[in-house]
Amino acid sequence: MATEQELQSLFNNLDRDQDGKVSINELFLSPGLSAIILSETNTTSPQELLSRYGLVEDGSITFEELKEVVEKANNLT
Ligand SMILES: [Ca+2]
Repeated sequence: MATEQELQSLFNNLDRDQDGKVSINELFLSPGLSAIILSETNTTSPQELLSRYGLVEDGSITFEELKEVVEKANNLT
């Protein structure tokens, strides 16, 4: 379970180039942080996270999208 603030701070740490999107490469660069995201979204790999939620086209996820996904997984407190 995470709060929106915790998610935001996780997201900012993952977004290394600070373009407002977390790409699949950025997920792979921070396995520890990715593991938290994956557990909050009930997925097991960055590929699954992106494919399950139809985000494969641009290969990245915005904070709004991430928040939606975590809400769908019922993990946002
Ligand atoms: Ca980025």
